[in-house]
Amino acid sequence: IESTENIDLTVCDREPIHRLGHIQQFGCFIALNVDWIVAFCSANTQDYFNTDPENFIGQPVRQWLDSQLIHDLRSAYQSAIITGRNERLFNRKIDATGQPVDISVHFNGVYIVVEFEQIPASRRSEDSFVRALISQFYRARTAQELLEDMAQQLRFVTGYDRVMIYQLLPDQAGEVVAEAATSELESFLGLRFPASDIPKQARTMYTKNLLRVINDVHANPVPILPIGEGQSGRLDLTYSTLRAVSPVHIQYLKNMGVGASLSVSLIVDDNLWGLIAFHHGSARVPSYAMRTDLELFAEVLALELSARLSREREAAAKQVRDTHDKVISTISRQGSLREVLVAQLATLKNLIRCDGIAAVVDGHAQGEGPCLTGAPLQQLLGYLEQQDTQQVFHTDCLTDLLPDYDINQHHVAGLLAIPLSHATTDYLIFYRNAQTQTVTWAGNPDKLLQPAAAANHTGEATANALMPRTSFAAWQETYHERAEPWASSDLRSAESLRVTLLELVIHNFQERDQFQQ
Ligand code: BLA
Repeated sequence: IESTENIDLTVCDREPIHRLGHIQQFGCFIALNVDWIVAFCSANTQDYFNTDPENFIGQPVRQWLDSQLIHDLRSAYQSAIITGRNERLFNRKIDATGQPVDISVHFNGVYIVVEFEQIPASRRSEDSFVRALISQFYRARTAQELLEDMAQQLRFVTGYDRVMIYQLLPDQAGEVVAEAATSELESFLGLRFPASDIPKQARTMYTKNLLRVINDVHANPVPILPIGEGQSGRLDLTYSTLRAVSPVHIQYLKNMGVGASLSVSLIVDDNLWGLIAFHHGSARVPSYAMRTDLELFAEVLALELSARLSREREAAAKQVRDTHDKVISTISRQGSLREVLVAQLATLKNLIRCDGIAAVVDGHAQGEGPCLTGAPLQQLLGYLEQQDTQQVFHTDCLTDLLPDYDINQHHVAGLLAIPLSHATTDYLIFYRNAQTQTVTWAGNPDKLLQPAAAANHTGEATANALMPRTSFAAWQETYHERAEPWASSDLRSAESLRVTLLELVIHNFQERDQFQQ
């Protein structure tokens, strides 16, 4: 695996990917000022309007379009201002050339942007797949099953080689949680990638414009004219359907052996929950109508996902309450605090997702699964002694607390400690192993993809790093000492468990006090 040390990942976050001044070559771009005079156009107007850009810019666009289309474009533009999105006109014709096109219209804050895509003569009319797919939702019992089913179905209806559901985690790293792919491809299922693989400004853009297609990583992007100081490079292309993609990301795809990609945002509760990501070995661009369907489908899927996730959260919360009840009902009949907790460890372990659990009473631990013992445990207790005993303590990086701690020897990387009394000697502790232990490459680890020669201005080191294997290695580098972060639902469960256990402890001591008197 190539070295990933000398990449400045903050550079990625600063690239102005919405102002690259280029489009992809599968369409024609024009930006009109409010008089419907052409202010900017892509260099390929000849193909669509039979006119060179120099004779196009500065002219009223109605010279090339019939009055009905102009009328429809105006009303599409009016709606686009209200919806803040692209409005679409399918199966239209450019009057001047007879060219059949699909058209997208939006307002970018300064200009009216109209984008044209040729309709190939060979294209058959497609039936919408949206209804058929939605009608399959009921088959899936869980959110996870839903995503797996839909990845399969989407591959079937779109014909891409690989379809992945890529979920963004709380720290913006991502995981491939479902996948459907041709059998020749190495699986990416279960793999995690660092946040920097989809830089921040890209994630922000993906919450506004929900779909992007990269039709051919080997095609040259088409410049938008005029080029020059303060010219097309200043155009905001956030909502453009043809926007040329960052050369850094193109290199990433090339290194992966991907010829074309498409991704659609899954927005849950106003946040970018993840992407449906499509890969194809060769150039590919689905029709604008199909992309429109995919966008709609992704919105419906996100709603279904949201509903299911919240139901599953509720069910998990109920399980926590039931476990509480179970613990309470059995606990009072038993002896010392240590005995009580130890007898319940297996049940308690189900409350919060963890690898190990331990009851520490008077500084002595008894546990199940991977737990700290010996010197690291004593160091941890020394640390916890200085913390607030009224609060649950948690960390996903134990080496931050204990500088001498050797992760390679003990594996435990994160913990959540519930203080059981005001004494600083009694805790219930949940442990998590380092994340990289639970995530490994599928397939043959020796079958490294060869990095392509650095073919752009970003430099060789970056090009080498830009592929899933090195990217995954970079993620491992960062995460080999980190556990999966404790989710807010984990912390809520822990807090209610703390209150329950505290009551029991007080109760227990009172009873014992009475007994002793
Ligand atoms: C965009 N990066 C993306 C996108 C994906 C990924 C899905 C959305 C664009 C698309 O649909 O292709 C990441 N793709 C992945 C991952 C897998 C995958 C993780 O298939 C795993 C299987 N990328 C880097 C680094 C930089 C970078 C280091 O790895 C920055 C220097 C940049 N990625 C980058 C940029 C975009 C991007 C700039 C935005 C592309 C655009 O929309 O213009």
